[in-house]
Amino acid sequence: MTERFAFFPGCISINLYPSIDRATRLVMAELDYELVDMPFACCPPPGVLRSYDEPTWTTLAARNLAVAAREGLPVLTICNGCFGSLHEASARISEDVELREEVVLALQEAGIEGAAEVADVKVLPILDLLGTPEARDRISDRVVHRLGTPVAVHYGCHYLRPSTRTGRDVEDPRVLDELVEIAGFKSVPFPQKLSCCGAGGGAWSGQEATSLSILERKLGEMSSAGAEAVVNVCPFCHLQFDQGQRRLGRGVPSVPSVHLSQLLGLAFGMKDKALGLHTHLVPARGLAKAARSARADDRK
Ligand code: 9S8
Ligand code: 9S8
Ligand code: COM
Repeated sequence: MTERFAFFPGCISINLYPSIDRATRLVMAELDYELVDMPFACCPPPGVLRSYDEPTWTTLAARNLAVAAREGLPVLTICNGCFGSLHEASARISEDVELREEVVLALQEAGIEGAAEVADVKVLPILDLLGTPEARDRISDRVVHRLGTPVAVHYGCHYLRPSTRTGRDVEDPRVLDELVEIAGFKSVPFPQKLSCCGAGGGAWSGQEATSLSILERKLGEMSSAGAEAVVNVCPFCHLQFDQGQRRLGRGVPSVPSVHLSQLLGLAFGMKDKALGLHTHLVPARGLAKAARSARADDRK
């Protein structure tokens, strides 16, 4: 039976990078996972709203969980920030009876259905779904082009940390590297692989100089390692890599950014334009070219 998920695209993919939203839908359909659209709102971001007002952050996140609870579906996120907020809020609500009562009451007063079930909703980031043995098999069955392009992988903070909550190996995570390799690309090592992209926690809009200096260092390392693109699982990291590169200006090594869905789409033989690679500020021309010539070879 096709597995179904309440799809949580997040604000950035919908409003700034529809390429990521579209690529995810194409790739998930190809892998036989059904994405159900639901009336979700902003998660809201864990490193921003939560720093100002934790009860409001929890309640707004719980409202999204209540929406998913109506269909009894697990929530699938494609952004680390969305995962961070929904997963953390769900865990807190489950653990803390008093908090749960407050949140449920606030939701019920606002007339939101599903409030009583918010503690039962499971939140799954795309990397955890695609990292399961079954999904890895499905991916490898559908790969038609092994392009071999060297890429840098970026996990992003909220996928990994806090490890007490996520339970992940934050010193040497492997899942994204492995998926990239299953899809026929090469993951190159670089020193700052596990550090922040520089955008999170409000730095993107509030601390531009710091944010860009972190980015510049990472881009330099990726480029020296021979990466032709950086693969992310977070549209906010993607925004930093893509728009941040433009903010940094000329003279910075060009390392185009792609979301994991887009990379998988190329390996599955989908057209680079259908995956929206040309719509990024720093278009992934090298990857698009390699994918096009693989498709042209198929037609010979
Ligand atoms: S929703 Fe509103 S701003 Fe965002 S994309 Fe990810 S974090 Fe959640
Ligand atoms: S944005 Fe996405 S997950 Fe975060 S906080 Fe640090 S890294 Fe980039
Ligand atoms: C980063 C989200 S994905 S936030 O800026 O830390 O809230």
